[in-house]
Amino acid sequence: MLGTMSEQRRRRTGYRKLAIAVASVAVGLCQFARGWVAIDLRASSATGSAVIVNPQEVSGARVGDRITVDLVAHISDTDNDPSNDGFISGIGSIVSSGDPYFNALGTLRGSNVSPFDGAGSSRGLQVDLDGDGDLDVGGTDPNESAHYFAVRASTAPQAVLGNGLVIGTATFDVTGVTSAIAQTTLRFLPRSSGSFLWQEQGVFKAWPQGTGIHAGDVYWGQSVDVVQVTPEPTAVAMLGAVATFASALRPRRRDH
Ligand SMILES: [Ca+2]
Ligand SMILES: [Ca+2]
Repeated sequence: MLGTMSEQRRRRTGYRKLAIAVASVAVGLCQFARGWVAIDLRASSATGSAVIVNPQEVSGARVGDRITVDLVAHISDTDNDPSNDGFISGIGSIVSSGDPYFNALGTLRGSNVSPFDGAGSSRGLQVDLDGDGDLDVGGTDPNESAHYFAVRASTAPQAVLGNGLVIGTATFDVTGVTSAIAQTTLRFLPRSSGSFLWQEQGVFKAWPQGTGIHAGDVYWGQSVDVVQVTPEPTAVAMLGAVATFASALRPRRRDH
């Protein structure tokens, strides 16, 4: 039922007021929502005896195994619409860190991937950033940008649209352990001075804030735990003995 002319006019006025109120709230949110980007590490493949339990955990790694991880840019996406989000550039270090007494050591190496391999991208230097004797990727002097792992979209200053974008990869070659059971955590650490540039809800965001660009926040994302178990020689002998014993008990197939 449409109602009288005056009723319709009253209803339209009400709708307009409601629309203005909604728009005001939306504008308010746009002004104050900083938005964020987090760089996750996710295990994508493993060689040898290493097994990917889930993207955040690899178990059974031995010396000589290689674990490959993706660096994934995850954006806040406050409107639940990934088509208006995107990534442009970021910089930081990739480190493996563990308890000195239960540490799984390994060599990290970064790689740039298309389309985040534009001018200014860098695979970073291989240096021991945490002093545990193995090689990480990145730098300690924020002024030496070339030392860090850096990505920049080949479409910059336009963002590569999408959320959960793979912006780089890294490999971790297991080289040793400090204990029979050892573990290390691989993670991306944003450079302390920035700089990151991305798009969220169609708006450019930067950390630290750029001229004429909205400020956003950058977080460590999810890490990857690599667990290594090296059986002690006595344990290996025990396992062998158990296997022999089990084999002796196994029913034999009778040959015809
Ligand atoms: Ca969005
Ligand atoms: Ca190290």
